[in-house]
Amino acid sequence: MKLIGMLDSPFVRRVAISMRLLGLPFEHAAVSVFRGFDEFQRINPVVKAPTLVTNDGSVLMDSTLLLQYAEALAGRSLSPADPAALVRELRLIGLALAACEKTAQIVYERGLRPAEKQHAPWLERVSGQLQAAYRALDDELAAQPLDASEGGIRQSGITVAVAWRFTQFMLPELVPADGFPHLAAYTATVEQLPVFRAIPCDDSLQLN
Ligand SMILES: N[C@@H](CCC(=O)N[C@@H](CS)C(=O)NCC(=O)O)C(=O)O
Repeated sequence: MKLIGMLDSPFVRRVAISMRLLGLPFEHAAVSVFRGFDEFQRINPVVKAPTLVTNDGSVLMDSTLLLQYAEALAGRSLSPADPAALVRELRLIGLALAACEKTAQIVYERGLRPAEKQHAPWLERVSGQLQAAYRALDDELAAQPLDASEGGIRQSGITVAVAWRFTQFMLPELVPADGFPHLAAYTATVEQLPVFRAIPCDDSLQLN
């Protein structure tokens, strides 16, 4: 299997970390959807990161769908089966994915659109949505801590930590860490786990 995409994408990183925790071997190709557009297009004409090329040559996209396939291959899940635990798990993952999406929208608006064409009300709206997602996540973690161990971390923990790290990397001024102490502390702990260190938020270290 081959996972395509840069690890500064939280969507790529959550899949890479999860596949490693599930014990699934894969190759990683750090191809950028921007700088490597043509190369990416040859693999997946839709140019979405992450893309997974399966062993039979199928081309899959969307991190949540890739994880669904990975868990089927591994024969186990990184999420709980019990409905009451699952509902919290899914709420946390949904909030974290919304935060990733809102961060990316702001990065794209600022980075791709000429300054005179940037739409301040849109940036304000998306920034508010981003802050609302992280506020809700911080409250959730304050109410009930998440497992931060390599053996016990769930998909919610992986996605929350990856999301927070991504936004801190890209837009630290919009969500100052001291305003979200539970998220900051949880992510700081999780980023020290061997699997997170092996798959960092940039591509300075290559996956094997
Ligand atoms: N919902 C998707 C979001 C993936 C996504 O938006 N990835 C970005 C990279 S961070 C991308 O492919 N951007 C290029 C584009 O959409 O044209 C997922 O979970 O995989």
